Amino acid sequence: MTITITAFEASPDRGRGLARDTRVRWALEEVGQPYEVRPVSFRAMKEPAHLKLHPFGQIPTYEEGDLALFETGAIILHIAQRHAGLLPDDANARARAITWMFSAINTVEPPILEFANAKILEHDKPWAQERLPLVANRVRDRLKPLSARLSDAEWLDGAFSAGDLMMVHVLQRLKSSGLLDEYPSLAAYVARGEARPAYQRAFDAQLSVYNKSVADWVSP
Ligand code: GTB
Repeated sequence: MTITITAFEASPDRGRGLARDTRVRWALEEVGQPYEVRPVSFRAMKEPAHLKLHPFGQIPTYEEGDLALFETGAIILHIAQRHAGLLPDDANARARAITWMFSAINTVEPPILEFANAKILEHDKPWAQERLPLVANRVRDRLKPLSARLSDAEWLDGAFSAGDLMMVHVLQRLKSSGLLDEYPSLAAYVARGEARPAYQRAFDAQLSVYNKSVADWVSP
């Protein structure tokens, strides 16, 4: 059955792979499932056809036959449970890998998003300069124990899993801030994730959507 995901028609990150379709593409590449992409504009995301797929009017969505999903946590868990390559066979190890997925999106990602919003959306507010260090410290409160747990291991719990995929993609959002480099083991962990051939294919595919949107814009 054909898998179709949605992605930004013109990602605001200019194809740096930070939009969340990249993590879904990466998961599909890891398990060797082909997929199609339907790029959507910001306006189309808020129209009824897309809202039927995603109640909050966001990307990515995932369609496979009569199944339609939103939320990258649910989408990647669905992919990982149906195809070999992202979750261990052993039941306990599998439960631990899923725990890391939840930990990435529930515990590590929220302060990172708060930090990104403080820098991008709130930088011109009178209180922004006072607030930013507080928000940065909330990110450090997550990075420090994560770095201690990872220590010099290659991945979070044995072999690479959906937990690592999610955690690496969440941490990538910090790359340009300098915060990640305060924790060399985490910076190296992200680099290891990015070096995976499946990640490279996912990255190149999302970049080509962005490059096409620029080309169409320059010469329609
Ligand atoms: N919890 C949802 C999930 O995990 O699927 C969150 C989905 C989400 O935030 N989608 C964003 C979206 O559709 C795109 S990925 N935003 C449009 C809207 O809400 O109207 C978030 C994102 C956007 C831009 C960058 N960037 O430019 O660096 C990075 C990440």
